[in-house]
Amino acid sequence: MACGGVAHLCRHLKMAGGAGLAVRTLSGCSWVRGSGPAVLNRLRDEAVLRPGFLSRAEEDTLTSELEPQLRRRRYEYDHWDAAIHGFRETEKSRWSDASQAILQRVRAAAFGPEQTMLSLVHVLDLEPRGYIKPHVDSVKFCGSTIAGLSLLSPSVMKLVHTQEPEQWLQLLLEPGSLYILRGSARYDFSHEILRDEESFFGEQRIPRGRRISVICRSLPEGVGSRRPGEPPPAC
Ligand SMILES: O=C(O)CCC(=O)C(=O)O
Repeated sequence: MACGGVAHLCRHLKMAGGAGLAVRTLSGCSWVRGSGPAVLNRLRDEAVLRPGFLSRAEEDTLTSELEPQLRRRRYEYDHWDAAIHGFRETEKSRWSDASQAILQRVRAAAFGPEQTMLSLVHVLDLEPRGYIKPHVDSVKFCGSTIAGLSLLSPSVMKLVHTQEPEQWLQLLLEPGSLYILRGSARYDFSHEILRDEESFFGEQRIPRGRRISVICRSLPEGVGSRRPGEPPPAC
């Protein structure tokens, strides 16, 4: 894991003390914290974070391609299952060549050769006060892997074991990072994006601005594509 394009943020972060363990990198930055070594070990290959996955130019490519489409929509405050607040969203299947090349890199990094990625990519735009409550993605709409790119604002994703809530993980999602949730991290842990007032990575305050995420999912097992009119797979 290299600091790379995210060095700007790392420089401003004095990394967390307090409860929990952090995975450190050579640069001294850490992006993953857990309730203890057991959960960090358990989810080592199942909750994966790649800070600096996108170059600054790639972040700009995606953002400028998405902006016109997002700007036409209003922020909403009552998601169909109340899991998301302060958001607008779209699904996209047609991308510029430059963005397709980025999504191809996501596919290669996150999905196995035997997995099919849903052709509709989910784009979620959270306003600064927007947040996502803890949830486990429905197996009706999503297979075993979720991979998300974060743009614009840093945020904190928290994973909590659904049966043993004392087991948790925090991921610091910087702009340009890629997270991958698969297997146990996807099925046995809920995930959420913390609201601004609660946006701390350990003791480090991570102020929330507007955040766009580009989320790729694998096809639900044993299921064809979603029918037109069915709700989007998020949450
Ligand atoms: O915005 C994100 O990266 C998280 C989206 C999410 O919670 C989901 O796709 O289930």
